[in-house]
Amino acid sequence: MLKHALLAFCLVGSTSAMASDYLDRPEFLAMVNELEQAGVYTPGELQALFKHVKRQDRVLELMSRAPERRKEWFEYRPIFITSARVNQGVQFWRENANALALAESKTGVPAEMIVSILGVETSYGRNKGSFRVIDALATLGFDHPPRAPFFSKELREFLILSRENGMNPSEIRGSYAGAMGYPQFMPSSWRNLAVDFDGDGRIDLINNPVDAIGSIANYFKGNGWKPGEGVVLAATATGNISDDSVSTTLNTTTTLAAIAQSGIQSNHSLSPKTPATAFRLQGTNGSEYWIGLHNFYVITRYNRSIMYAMAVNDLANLIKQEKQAGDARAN
Ligand SMILES: [Ca+2]
Repeated sequence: MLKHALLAFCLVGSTSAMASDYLDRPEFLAMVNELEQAGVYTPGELQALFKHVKRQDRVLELMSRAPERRKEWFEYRPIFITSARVNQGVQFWRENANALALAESKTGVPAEMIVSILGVETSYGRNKGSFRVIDALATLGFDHPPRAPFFSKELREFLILSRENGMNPSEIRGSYAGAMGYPQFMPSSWRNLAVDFDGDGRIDLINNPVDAIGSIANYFKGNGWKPGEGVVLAATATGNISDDSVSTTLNTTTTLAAIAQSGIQSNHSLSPKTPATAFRLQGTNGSEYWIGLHNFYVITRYNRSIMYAMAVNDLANLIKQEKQAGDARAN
């Protein structure tokens, strides 16, 4: 009996070790090959590294319930728009005023937009995520078939980034999706669009808010931010608006003229040909109509969600107002 129990224990033990171990997986072996061919890692280095990589069921659980997909706007907004987040945003702005002003002058991305992204993503660096990035990306890249191509590519990018940037890939922590540092950049975004904004010779988004500021501005610029243009227009609906007239996608596939024709009106002085998208949200007082412009679309390149972009824009405006009020009181 004892013997059987021990045997059962050993079997369970070895099964779970196998399940959490990627060393024999064909996907892992393909990656090892690729990174060896590219001259980035030797197979021995990757095997040593992945000996300690574990599948994280919590990551799979979190991936299957992102808040944007479940909540309505009246529930989503208060998660991100709080007086603490506004006040901390003003404080962050004051502490990093020079870097923010420089980023704005170089890219045309408003300081409040950069601050707001940092607020929504990590509460200005207070919550950068506690998952080992290598575990999170391996779990999603190897054990989450719907998004495996995306995350296995990000895993490769993460390994290359670690090597390029002299970081230990076993130590870096981030979100359950492998987003890192103050701005929660994915590895490919870090490699493509992050910048060394304080000029110390390395890009550090984990501990350096100045590099994070410059990198967010550069990310927005790289995704086509148009300086001086608006983000959204508040709108009102006349008559019954058919579901076809409101979008659930993020692209500005229609024009202000076509939107007005469908009964969604807004006060503005923009050209009727301006590319735009209309959408409906469930606010505290029922349906709200909004018109997203090109820069709204650019914000969604950070996170592909209408409510995310709305929250970022609202928080940016509130932080700016609060900062201006503070400046006025000080004078
Ligand atoms: Ca730097």
